[in-house]
Amino acid sequence: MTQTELSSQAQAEIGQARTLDELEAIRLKYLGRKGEITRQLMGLRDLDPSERKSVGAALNQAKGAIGEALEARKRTLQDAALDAALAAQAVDVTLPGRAEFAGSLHPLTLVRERIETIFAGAGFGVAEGPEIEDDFHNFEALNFPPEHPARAMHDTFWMADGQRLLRTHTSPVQIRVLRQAEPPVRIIAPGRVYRCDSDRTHSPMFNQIEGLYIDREVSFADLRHDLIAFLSAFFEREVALRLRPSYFPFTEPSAEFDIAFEGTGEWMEVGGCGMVHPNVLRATGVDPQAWRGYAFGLGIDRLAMLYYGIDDLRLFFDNDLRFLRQFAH
Ligand code: 2NM
Repeated sequence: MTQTELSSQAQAEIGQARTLDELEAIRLKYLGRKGEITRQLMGLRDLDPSERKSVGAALNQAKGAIGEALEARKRTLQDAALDAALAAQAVDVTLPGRAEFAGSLHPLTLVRERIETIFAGAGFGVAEGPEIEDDFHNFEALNFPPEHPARAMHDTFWMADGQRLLRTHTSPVQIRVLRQAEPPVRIIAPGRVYRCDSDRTHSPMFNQIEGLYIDREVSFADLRHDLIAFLSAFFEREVALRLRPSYFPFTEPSAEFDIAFEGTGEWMEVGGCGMVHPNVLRATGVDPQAWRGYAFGLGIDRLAMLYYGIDDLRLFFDNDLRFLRQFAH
């Protein structure tokens, strides 16, 4: 094979090389220590001097041409490898971002804050107290005498010591406030309360808001007016209120109340209310001759179900994110 043929054969192989490894094998085959060109260069000394010069020149030319072809192919393969690596790592900056869910307030929290805001506008402060109470604050000061049958209406969770209990309403908060503050008093007391019953519509833990307004001149008409004003503000529409005579030990007279939305004719019970019993005022050091008051209690869970159109109370306590995320905004 002539040096020219050798050169073209090598260059054809170089053009076919797919990888740098293949290319290196070709370099060794021609230019390596045991390569064809190297071998022929070593053989020059055996040639006749008349041939040596021209053959040597042809070999050197072939060696140079093969070397250049190897370099050129190497650059091409390296460029292709770099392009492929860059393409593989490419970031499409035009893709929409992946949204992180930031968390949101629980619907019962949203409703409680809404109620607090409306009553704040009418001058009511927010009061809180312990969820573990004693007989005095939960019952006795609220005019439940010992052995009184009304105690049985509250299915109470008692602690093992028989002294402490989980509050069955937030009224003990009002007792604590009245024993400390001088009237007039305008507060609402939101919080968790506990009763030992559980079915489709009752949870052993639920959320209540109670309101208390003590002043020199407070009437049942004020109570009725304020409830209607609150409920209309809460539901952002005209709400009809129905008061039904009822009994609570801590109020006299007492009533339960229902609401109906315009045009539906369907009454839904939402709470109880009444004029604070003189015995409750006396038990907290307030003179019933000088002061009177109204009080009411509302179920937050109940209002939230009506507000959001939710038909199953348990959704509020399951903490299923698919439910909770619908209240994010
Ligand atoms: C209700 C219904 C009627 C109430 C009474 C008092 C207190 F402490 F002032 F006596 N707080 N809350 C009350 C009255 C609660 O819940 C259905």
